[in-house]
Amino acid sequence: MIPPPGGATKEREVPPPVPADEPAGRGLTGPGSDTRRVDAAWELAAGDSAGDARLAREVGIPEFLAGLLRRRGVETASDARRFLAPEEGDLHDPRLLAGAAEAADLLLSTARRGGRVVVFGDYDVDGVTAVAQLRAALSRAGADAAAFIPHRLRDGYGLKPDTVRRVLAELRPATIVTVDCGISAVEGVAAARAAGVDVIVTDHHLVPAALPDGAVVVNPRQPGCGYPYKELAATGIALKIAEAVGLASGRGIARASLLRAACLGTIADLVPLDGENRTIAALGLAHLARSRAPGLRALLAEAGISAGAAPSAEEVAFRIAPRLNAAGRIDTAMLALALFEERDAARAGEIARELSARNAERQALERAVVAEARRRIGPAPDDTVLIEGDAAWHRGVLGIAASRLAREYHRPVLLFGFEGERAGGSGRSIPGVSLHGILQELAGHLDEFGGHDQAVGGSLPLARFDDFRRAARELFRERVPSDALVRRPAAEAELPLERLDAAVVADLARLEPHGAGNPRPVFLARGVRAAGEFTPVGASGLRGRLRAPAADVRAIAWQPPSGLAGLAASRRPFDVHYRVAEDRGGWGLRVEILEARPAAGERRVEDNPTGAA
Ligand SMILES: [Mn+2]
Repeated sequence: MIPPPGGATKEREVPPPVPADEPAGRGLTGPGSDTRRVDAAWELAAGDSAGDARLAREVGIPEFLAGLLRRRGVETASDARRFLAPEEGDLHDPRLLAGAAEAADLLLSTARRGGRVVVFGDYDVDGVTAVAQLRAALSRAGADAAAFIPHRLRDGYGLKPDTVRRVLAELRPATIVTVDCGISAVEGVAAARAAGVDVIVTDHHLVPAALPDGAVVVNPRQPGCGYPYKELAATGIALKIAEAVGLASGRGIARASLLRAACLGTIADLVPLDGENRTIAALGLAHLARSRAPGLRALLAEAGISAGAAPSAEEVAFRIAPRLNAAGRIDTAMLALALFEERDAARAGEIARELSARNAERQALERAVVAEARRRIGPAPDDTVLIEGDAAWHRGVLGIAASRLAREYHRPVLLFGFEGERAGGSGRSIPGVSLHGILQELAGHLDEFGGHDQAVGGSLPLARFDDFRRAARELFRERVPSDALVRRPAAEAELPLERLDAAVVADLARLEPHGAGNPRPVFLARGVRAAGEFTPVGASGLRGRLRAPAADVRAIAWQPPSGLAGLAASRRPFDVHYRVAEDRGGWGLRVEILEARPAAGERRVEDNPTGAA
């Protein structure tokens, strides 16, 4: 048995005891008070079984798998091959990325002149892994390459003029190359250029109308860039620049090593895991099993991944990325970078343990922010956007707390920390609501503002906070259609429990790695029954067994739908939405219940307000 990791991770529960050992009637109270949900949509979207059959025949896979692929945008046999069996040949040529060759030439000419290159990054996993790759590639090519990652609390995000002046004074660069920032840094770039320093901006954030002047810009989203895939994370772009440097210098570093770093940043940054991102994630995860780098080995061990095993994308998202991110949330992300660069196993182990300690500290700070924000917002808010701020809130956890609250309340959330005269904050949105797009209309209120569709950061004078909040509430009420605030979880397909044999489970595993853009599929099973009682697990979960004709499977519900406990106790048939859970603990097949309702023939009219049959 692997020792439990430092952080609380929901996957690490103990194997379920025999139900009869549990005292009766405990914990049958349904969801915790922090769980808000609306009715699930029980009607399945009409499929196209002829299309599924055609793809299944062409690729030689079962029809249900073809249907799942087609719902993920895979239509042709060659797309299906790329999706099911990603290989290195699927990676695009780095020279297709506009500016990449020019950037590589500039970096190498700086190196030849004996000038120093500063890789200027960001404090999250995407930024740190991008710095690690580029610095390694530049060092291999013979450059004097230094790393600089802004301090989240002291410097703030990105290439600000003050931060640039600090870098110029402390590191004396000839060339600055940014990763994961810089695309809106008109003034920061100007400050560097005024000091005679060359600047390369590599970024994946949305491209503003005015690009920084006098910089080589690499961003697949910029107009005129013909790169075939637009959704790379910063770490994916860094992989491309690192390869371009290797091609131009004739001294590249192993692609496996680049992919290990890039897969972590790609999964952590929540970019869609489709196209080239899926290739990077799938290949990188496989290479992680064979890493010899002491830092990566120590980090994986600290996260509870067995030696020699490839972590899943979910393990990266829930156990590995939070540890790397914790460094920059609590203090400096240079600690996370040091882990990638450490060559001594004992020291790497110390850094990994320190990251776990910071992650535990992060969790405590986050819980405090979430609890206070929840208390102020109340159980059923009227506002379309939730905006709160506090002087006691730690800036480093606002984004992660906002993301938790956005999921919970199913509406966009902005949280601010007040410091002196300023309010600095982070926002997270829900699918279908472009937080970035709507807030852009309020750019006049904000001094700093940037991000993605779903995630933004910004700041404003504290004196204007109330005005901003009033204006934002009004604008969001106009812009966000009310049905966007209704959560209607839906299943992709019907899959009776008795179909869950080893072959089907193996087919489903071919859809991994799961993540943004490729969620673990949700299935509908009708007329299941509980075998015995459901008993509490974890903070508010329930577990038990589900029985259907010719099936008996272990089931767990981390956030039990209301009524599950009652349905289980009733011994009457019910329908469930479920996922096939990852089998990481060696417990075999388990399903995760997401929704439940009485089966057809068991429902009264009021049980079925959607009118679904
Ligand atoms: Mn990023």
